[in-house]
Amino acid sequence: MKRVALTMLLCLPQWLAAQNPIIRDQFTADPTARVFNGRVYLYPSHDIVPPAGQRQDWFCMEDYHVFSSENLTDWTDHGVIVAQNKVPWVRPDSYSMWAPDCVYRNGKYYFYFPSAPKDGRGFGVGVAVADSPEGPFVPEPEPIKGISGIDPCVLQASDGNAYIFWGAGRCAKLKPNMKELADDTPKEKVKWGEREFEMYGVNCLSGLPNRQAEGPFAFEYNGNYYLTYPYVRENTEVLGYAMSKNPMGPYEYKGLIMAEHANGCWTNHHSIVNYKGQWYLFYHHNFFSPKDDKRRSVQIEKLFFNSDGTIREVKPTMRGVGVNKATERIEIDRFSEASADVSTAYVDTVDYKRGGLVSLPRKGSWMKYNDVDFSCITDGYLLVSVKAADNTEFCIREKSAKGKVVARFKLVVKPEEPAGGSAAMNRFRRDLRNQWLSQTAALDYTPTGITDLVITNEGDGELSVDWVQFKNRPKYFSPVTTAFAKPDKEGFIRRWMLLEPIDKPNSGNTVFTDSYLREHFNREYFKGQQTILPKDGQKVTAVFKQEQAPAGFGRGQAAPANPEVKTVKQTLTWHALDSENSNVKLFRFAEKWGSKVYGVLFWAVTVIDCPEDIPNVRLAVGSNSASMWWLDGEEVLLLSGDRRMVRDDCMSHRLTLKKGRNILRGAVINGPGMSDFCVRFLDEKGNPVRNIEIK
Ligand code: FUB
Repeated sequence: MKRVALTMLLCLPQWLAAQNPIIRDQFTADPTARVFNGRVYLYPSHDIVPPAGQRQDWFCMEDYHVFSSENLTDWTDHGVIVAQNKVPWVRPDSYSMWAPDCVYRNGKYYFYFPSAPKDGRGFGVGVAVADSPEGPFVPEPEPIKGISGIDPCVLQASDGNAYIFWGAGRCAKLKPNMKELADDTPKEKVKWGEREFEMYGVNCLSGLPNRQAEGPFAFEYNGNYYLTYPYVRENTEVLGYAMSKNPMGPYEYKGLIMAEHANGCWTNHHSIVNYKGQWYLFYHHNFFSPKDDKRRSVQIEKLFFNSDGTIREVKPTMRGVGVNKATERIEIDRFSEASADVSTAYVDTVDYKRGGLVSLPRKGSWMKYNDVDFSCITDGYLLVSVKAADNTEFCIREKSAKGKVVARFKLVVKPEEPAGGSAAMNRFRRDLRNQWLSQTAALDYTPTGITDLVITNEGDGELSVDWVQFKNRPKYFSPVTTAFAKPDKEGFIRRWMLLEPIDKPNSGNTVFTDSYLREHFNREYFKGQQTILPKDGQKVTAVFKQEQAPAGFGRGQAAPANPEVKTVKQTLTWHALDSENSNVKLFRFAEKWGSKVYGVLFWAVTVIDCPEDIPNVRLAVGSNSASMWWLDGEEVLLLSGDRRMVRDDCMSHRLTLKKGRNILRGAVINGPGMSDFCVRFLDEKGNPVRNIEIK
């Protein structure tokens, strides 16, 4: 048994399940889907590239595989069930194992298949029998007598009889043994050009649109019999259907189920099945072999009935059916709906299996991708692969082109004016339009549950998109849920009250001298700065005077001599958090809870509860950038200068952690870089102090 998993799909590691085509490691056509034992079983033809000596431009099939799925997304290939060289009556080098069917009756599975008989012309239809839908199937020694033709389909009607359809819509009752036509099967003389044949059964498509009809698929629903079939309306096949109150007709033509394939793929062939309350159309197309329409691939769409029992026309999509997780890389060109001006193309016109791209040519163009599951996104951002003209703006919205904005992208490239003036600039812009760029955006809004995504072109340029993918940011903090925490196994203190960052513009970290830090850390930014024991969610109002950075004040520039001073007021919240890491990532904290990440000042406080006095310990701190630390209001450590975070970078003098509560405070300042800290107490031997509780 072989699993058709994402990773082995025709060497397409990124190819997503729950999109069309559904089987990607081999060509499949003429899909008959049946529900057995709560799973969908798929019995398709198996197109192969013709071996040398075979006609290269014709169908070529030597065997059948059966596939099954519980969710229509993940398909299991159960391997070969019938092969041309294992069927006694089939010419073993005929490569003519065309469209099959399989039904269950009285404890057995009957697999019907057409092929070229050893001793005759044209096609016969054989039966192979199994105890399980996956086989092993044992072929009958002879084909069914009376059937000359292709594409068998068996309808088990509510009148208790089984009817076999084949070829251009012929139908006959089967005996209860499912292997022979009923004794009273009618016969008629049929002319084919100059020649006359005796045909068994009745022609259910007589008088209906039936040019080059084949592949009949019959089913019963709500007291109606449906005879659905491919035929040539103009130059290539459409799927049409007719309805009747009797399995053998007369049938009345009702219209199209699916129009011609837009790319000229000549055949289509299908089946219709209800699975878990939803109707589905299985059909084929030649997506993986666009220059050869005899190598096809099975696709699925949802199918709907009107209240009068007629069938709504189905549009082929590359989206197909099934749900995608938002964290999967979604090949967005396989959309479910789009504005009329949207087009698709192959990403690589040589290697088709690299998939497709979608182009949204102008402002107002949109495309929808349905059924994306966001339950996996907690703290997400969006990654897209785009080719876009300069000045492109586009959005991912929810549900419709006017829906809520999930993320917005602006692609504005401002290169230095290249030497060569505007001609060079035009070249630059053209090249830009031809480059795939990975762009990220924060989410304005995170949808919940399963929903539809819509990409809208909202700028001035053309836009092509290859894929989109939502990702969760790594988790840096979790909310405090327990009464106390222990230091981690290396003694690092991970539980902290952190105050949202105070605005403190600095052009670089080199200004962080001892005197600068003492002056700035000892300023009062908010009331109770050195005494407060805040609660989670508690707000403080920070009011302080601040030197204003002049316009254009940037990295590495010396601070101006007489800066303008203004009063700044900020309302900030304390957050009780457990850090996921031994180094507390303040930069990530600021990304999530701050209005700025650079040029800010953080306050941290935690309570260390000791079971007894612990003398002769040292506070060991590493921080990025400079920081200052106080134990019970006493300054114990200052880390100055432009520092990287290094464990135990600085040590305090000897301290005593007293029995009961000890309050440790810290302030960390950063310039234009990252910011974090790690803190622990070490005993005289340099071992981490762990017999404390952090509250
Ligand atoms: O796959 C070979 C033939 O092409 C089928 O039997 C027809 O229905 C058409 O799909």
